Order: sequence, then structure tokens, then C-alpha cells
Amino acid sequence: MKTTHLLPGVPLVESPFFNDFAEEVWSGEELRIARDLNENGFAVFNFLDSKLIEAINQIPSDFKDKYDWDAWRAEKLESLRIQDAWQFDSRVNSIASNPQIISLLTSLYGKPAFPFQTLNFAVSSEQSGHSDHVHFSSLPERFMCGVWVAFEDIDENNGPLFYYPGSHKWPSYANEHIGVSGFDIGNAYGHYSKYVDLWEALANSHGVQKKYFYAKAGQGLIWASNLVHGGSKMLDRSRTRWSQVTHYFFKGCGFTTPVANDINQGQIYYRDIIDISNGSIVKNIISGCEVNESLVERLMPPCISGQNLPVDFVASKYLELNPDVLESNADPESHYLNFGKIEGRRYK
Ligand SMILES: O=C(O)CCC(=O)C(=O)O
Repeated sequence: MKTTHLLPGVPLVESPFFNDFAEEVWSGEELRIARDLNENGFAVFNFLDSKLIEAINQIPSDFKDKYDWDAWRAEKLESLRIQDAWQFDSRVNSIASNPQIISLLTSLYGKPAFPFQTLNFAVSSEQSGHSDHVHFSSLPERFMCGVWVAFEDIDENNGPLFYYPGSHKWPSYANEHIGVSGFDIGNAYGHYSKYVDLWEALANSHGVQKKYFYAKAGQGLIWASNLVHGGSKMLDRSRTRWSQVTHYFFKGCGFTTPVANDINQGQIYYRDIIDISNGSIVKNIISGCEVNESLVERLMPPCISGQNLPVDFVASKYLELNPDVLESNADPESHYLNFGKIEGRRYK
């Protein structure tokens, strides 16, 4: 019996029936990638893009003055990254919108893939182990993935990407599991560290060893939305670790930020999401039915929407300290509350 149609709300690569249909659906390199994603939650591949060599050779020199190296060297800044450089750099956009990657992801997940966010790193993010699921997720869940590509060779000294193989199979825990209600979210946004503790404890309890990706320039890695991964410390701070990550969603889903949701109390923050490849807004659609407009981009809780900004927060200073936010034309206050606060960005 064909089983592919039984769970349209589960990505094909994460289907419980994966082994029944994998060889019928994919072959060759696609089958190898599908198997790696299914078993380990990540797959390594050679990223072939006409603009990649150009990006590898030119982005470091073109972008280097956009980062605050002094603050980073003084350890006042956790990382050096530019969010959504696709808006002003065609090479970043071309890597994000690579047609082979979009078609590969579409085939692996069974819904049309589209890129919605880029991050260009000059050094490792030094982010602790995390699942992207809490930052941006789909409804139904798991229709999200990251595609990371190295712009230079990476070893243990310049902050390799790390991951816990198989962690994508753990439940995708959300606020209701860690005992956080809409009330807690509305009063403080300090619960993110509970997730970090949880992921670390899960890795210990499952006895899963952290693995490192010592990538060569031009190698890419796809990670599943719930794979616990992060960026290692830059042991040699005189070096760089140029890389780009693009996050993808899939059409025919809702797009949300679970860390701000209290689903059981009807608090779900659906987002307007832009398809980088053509600049259009992708509708929130669940099981073929469009999510009511009045639910999309509703106000976030006070701590996220602006009322609980730190008293000494000055928008112009935040933009000065975070040039990538300035470049992206994002609203500084909502950027800080939605991302900067969790990421530990400087505002003074
Ligand atoms: O490149 C890195 O250091 C990690 C990036 C990452 O974890 C992410 O974008 O979710």
C-alpha cells in the first residue's frame, strides 16, 4: 500500500513510513541525502552554485567593514552576523534562491520550499545548542530547515558548526512543555534559557555525543528543524569563519514563533513571511485552508511588542551597534524584542 498520502502534514523525510517509500521517491544522491536527514537530522553535500565561488572570494572583503570587530574582539558582542543581506546583495540572494536546492528540499519535504531568512557570519555564532523549532516553526510542525554553507575551510579553532545526530527525533518541545504560559511570556521574555538547559539535559540523558562539521569551503549542510545544533567557540579569535545560513519554510503551512506562543490559550503568533526568491508574501495555509487574516501579525505580548523595552533602550544606538539590523530596514524596537534580546545583542 502506498503510504505517502496518509500524513500530508509530516515532511516526507520525517515520515514514520519513510522506509516503505524512500526508494520509490528518490534515487542516487537525493536518496543518500534523504536517508541522512531521516536518520541523523542533517546531510552534508557539495553546494554547487554559479555565484558561490564569487561569494567565497568577494563577500569577506565586501562585508568585513559592516561588522563591529572591536566589540567582538573585546567580547562585548557574541557574534558577527548580518541578517537578511539578501535584500542588498545579489550573491547572498542567489545562494538562498538556488533552484537546485529549492527543488531538492521540495522533493525531500513534499511541499514547495522557499527561502525566508539569511544570516551571513564572519565568525561563529557561538550559539549554544538549540533547535530552530522554537524560533520559527510551521503548523503543522517540522516544515522548516536550515541550509548552511562554508565560505572558507573550518577546523576546531575557528568555531565549527556542531550538532547532536538524531536529536531531530526528540519531541519538538514548546512553551506548554516547559511550563511557560502566555502570562509568563507577557511579563518577561526570560524563559529561553529553560530551553537551552532542556536540550543539554536531553543530549546527556540520550548519551548523544556532540559532533562537529569541519567543513571545506563550498560544502553545505542541511539541518532538520528540530536538530539541536549551534556554533562552537572561536578558539583562535584572530581567524574568521565566513559562512551563510538560509532558513527555508514550505508553502501550504502556517508560520509561527513558538517561543512566543501559548497555543492552549489561543495565543499563536502567525507571521507574514517573505519568499526571498521573488519578494512575495506567502500566505499562512493549514490543511488547505487560509489562516484568517485577523490572526496574522497580531500584536506580540507586551515584552515583545515594545512596552517592556529596557528603560535605557535608544533605537538609534541599537541600529548603530547592530549594522545588520540597520541594513535590513527592520524596526529596531521589534527587532530587539523578537530577536536581539534572545541573541544578547548590545543596545547601549
Ligand atoms: O553558524 C553557526 O554558528 C550556527 C547558526 C545557527 O545555529 C542557526 O542559524 O540556527
